[in-house]
Amino acid sequence: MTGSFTREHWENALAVLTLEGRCFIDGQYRAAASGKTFARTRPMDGRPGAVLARGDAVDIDAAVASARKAFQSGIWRHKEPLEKKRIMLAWAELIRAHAEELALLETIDVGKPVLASLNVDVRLCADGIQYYAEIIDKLYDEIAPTGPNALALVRKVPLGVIGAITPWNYPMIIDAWKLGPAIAAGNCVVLKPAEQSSLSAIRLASLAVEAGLPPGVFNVVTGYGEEAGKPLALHMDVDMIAFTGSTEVGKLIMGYAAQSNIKRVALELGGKSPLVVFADADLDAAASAVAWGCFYNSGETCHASTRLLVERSVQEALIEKIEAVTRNDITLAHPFEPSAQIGALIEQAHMDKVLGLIAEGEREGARRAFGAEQVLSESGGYYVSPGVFVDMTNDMTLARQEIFGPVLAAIPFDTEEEALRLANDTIYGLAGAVFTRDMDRAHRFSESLHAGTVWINTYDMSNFATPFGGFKQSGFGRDRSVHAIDKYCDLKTIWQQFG
Ligand code: TXE
Repeated sequence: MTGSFTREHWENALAVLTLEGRCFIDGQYRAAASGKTFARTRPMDGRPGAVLARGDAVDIDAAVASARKAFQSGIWRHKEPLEKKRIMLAWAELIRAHAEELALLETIDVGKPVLASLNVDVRLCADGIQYYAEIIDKLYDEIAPTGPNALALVRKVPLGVIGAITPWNYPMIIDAWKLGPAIAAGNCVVLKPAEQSSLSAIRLASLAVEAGLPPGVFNVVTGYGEEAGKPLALHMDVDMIAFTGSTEVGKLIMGYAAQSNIKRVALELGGKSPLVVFADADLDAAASAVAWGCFYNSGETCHASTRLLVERSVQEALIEKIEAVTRNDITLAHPFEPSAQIGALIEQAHMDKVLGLIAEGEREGARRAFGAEQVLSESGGYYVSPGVFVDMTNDMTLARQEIFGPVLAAIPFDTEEEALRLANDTIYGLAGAVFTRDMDRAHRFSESLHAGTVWINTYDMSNFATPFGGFKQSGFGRDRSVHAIDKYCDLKTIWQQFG
């Protein structure tokens, strides 16, 4: 969709948009019990954004109590599967019906191009809710093999109250990855969105109630990580935390679970994903995959292809092609411009961090091929151009740290063994890719790469049928696919003896 979506169209829509910043608890908007709020700055122009409820432990208690009450009452989990499915499908349709509004909310918060919000984020959010709605009346339990005088049922039962803590890079998509399977499985949820990007979550919750989801099944508490996220993760009446965010906070979440009630934990954390290009590869396809894989969403993507491992003989040719794709196709512009392919970074502090890492990389001797500079926009805001550093070694800062900005580290290699060693030489294991025309090598390499997803001759292809998540310090537990349902369920054995 681009059609009539001019910059003016979005400016006009923004002028009449209500930014609802209260929590959503027990089916209603609620200010924080303390009455406190906090204000956001819009990444696209540095102007004032939404004012949000500054939720804390008291609001978390209220939301968890509401979720627990809804769970215990059976108002959701004991509904006929077909009825639950209808409600979730209606929710997906309402998301689609409010696509423009949701896209605008997402862009105001995150600074990504509004057409990306519309055509990717909102669409995938609705598709995700629909995918799990459609599973609801197709889930079967099991009967275990026993002797003739017994019946052993193996039931899949919902866990109860799920705490979801989500980040700011793809708020609606990641919310749907948690909400879809958790709610489809019969649980009730308290979502703590990132403090940078809460608007779409609040609207998703009100649309859920409009679709018929009973009050209390899906609650949102806005606020900071330490003030609202921590009490949620420490809560004695929360059965599981589903978290996406930094590895650093993921470690804290595991600690909170251990300190409180041994709640279950699922973690989707950072990455430093390798994209390996052998000399026999289709270099045009590889260049396009590298550029889009690393620079889409301004590099604020956990599985971004931030480490390019390239066979030395083709490094120069490949970098030239990557530069051409970046300059010709990946337009950096104000997020309301129809031409924008990438927009602003999330906030000033994050831009400073990205620029700081670039400066550190240069001090260590990283050689800039192009880009990776702050771009001063006429509108203000936090913009950094996509850029590449070449002739790097894998021990340099830019090759090791998750930058979460549009910065690619290119590292040359000479043999397949060296490429594999470098690819796996990271604390992360979220994703990776290999480009070669030799299919034996492609599969040998894919098997040996320690990553939750490996692409061959492509990057970032996925659908809801494929699980997503990491190995090593990229976390554990999978979002997407039917397997995600298992995460939000426990197995219960019911043994009946006859005669
Ligand atoms: O993440 P945080 P930040 C990486 C990326 C980025 C860096 C920092 O490298 O530059 O992390 O981003 C909540 N108890 N990723 O600081 O802090 C917080 O409020 C409970 C990769 O934004 O991990 C938010 O809702 N919750 C990642 C969520 O955790 C706490 C996406 C994520 O915030 C908390 C985002 C606490 N003590 C960042 N502290 C990915 N995997 O895609 C914070 N939070």
